[in-house]
Amino acid sequence: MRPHASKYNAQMIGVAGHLHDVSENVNVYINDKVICDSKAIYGTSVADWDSANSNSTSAPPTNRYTLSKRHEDPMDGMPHIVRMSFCRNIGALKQGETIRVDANL
Ligand SMILES: [Cu+2]
Repeated sequence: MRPHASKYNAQMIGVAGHLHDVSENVNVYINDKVICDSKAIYGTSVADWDSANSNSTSAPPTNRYTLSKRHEDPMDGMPHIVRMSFCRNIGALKQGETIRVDANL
């Protein structure tokens, strides 16, 4: 992704990536410095998915569903992403600073 210059002075409260199976992580950068390494967490069952998403401290409630929404069938015995790790309280993003993301597949 091309760097995007922030139009605002802001506080970044939380960041997490969104990946599909076989992916490893999403890095989020401010001015080319990694400020969040959001990792894909894999499981092999509905129970893994439920336990990975039952912890209310893993992400703010309003984001839990969309960040962890199940895309693949967890019943086929193969590992699937059940959650993305979440970065909190990142701090200031100043107007003009650039933000970008990349991913490792
Ligand atoms: Cu998706």
